[in-house]
Amino acid sequence: MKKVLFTVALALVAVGASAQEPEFRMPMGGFGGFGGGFGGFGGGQQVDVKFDEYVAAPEGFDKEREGIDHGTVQLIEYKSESVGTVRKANVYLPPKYDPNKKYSVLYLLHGIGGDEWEWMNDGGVPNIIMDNLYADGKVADMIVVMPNGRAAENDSRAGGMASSAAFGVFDKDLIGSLMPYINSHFSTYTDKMHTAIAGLSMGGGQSLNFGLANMDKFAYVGGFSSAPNTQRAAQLIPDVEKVKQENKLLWMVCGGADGLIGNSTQLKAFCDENGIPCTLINYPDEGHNFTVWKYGLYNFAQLIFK
Ligand code: FER
Repeated sequence: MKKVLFTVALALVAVGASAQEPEFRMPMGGFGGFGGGFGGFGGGQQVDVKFDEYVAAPEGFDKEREGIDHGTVQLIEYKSESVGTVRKANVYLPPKYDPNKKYSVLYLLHGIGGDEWEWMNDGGVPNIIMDNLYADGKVADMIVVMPNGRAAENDSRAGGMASSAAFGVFDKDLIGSLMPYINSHFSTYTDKMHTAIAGLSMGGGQSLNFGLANMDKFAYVGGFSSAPNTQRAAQLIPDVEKVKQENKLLWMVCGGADGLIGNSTQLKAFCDENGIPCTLINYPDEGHNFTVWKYGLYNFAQLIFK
């Protein structure tokens, strides 16, 4: 039954009727069910690509460690010009955050069933992953901003597929209101070389779409298990030379058993054909879940701002 409902919802999205359709409730906490069952669906034609090497994250990378310094997470509120409401985001400040220093900023986006709490509350443990990376000296100084990527008056996570359109216009809120808020309330570098965007599923699609369309704002772009909102490669990259020059990192991961993998392989194939540096790691046997997304954050965070 779940599968039937889901397929209907996908079809509605495909004909562009999403904004008008009755609410479709997503199961909380991700879609373990994608694994295999939706082979190729939503991701377009499956494309064969050469995946980059999978290297397992070390044991304990996502476990709270004693005897190290911990960062803090605070919920901020900002006025959104494009939505016309006050919106929320969680901000991770690293251990010993010091307003006299300057920090890079990673915008970390959620999926269709989530909101500004998804990474924190649904098993992403971004604060723990980042604390451990800091303790080991593996990351540059950065703060991590986890917004609500559903740019609509009602930005509740219950919106499901019907909120696809709101995900599509989040760039206006992000660039127009959230980034200025973050840069004026925290001690940040504001240039593209110190700003990254990454996300899971719908947030992965948003990161690829918005990151590559705004290379003057984001030099580092990450898509974890990117959803069908991911634009096709030729649309994402209308100017091959420009991406080669202006993008510093285009990095993706997806579960090998995630039926959405085609969204990532189509981009990887285009990049390979056109000589654009691009990573796509196939996480062995995993579906659409936080095992893959935690791995994504762990690796992506180490590659940015360096
Ligand atoms: C779809 C399948 C999955 C889709 C979105 C998703 C917009 C998103 C999944 C997620 O964010 O976890 O067809 O269409």
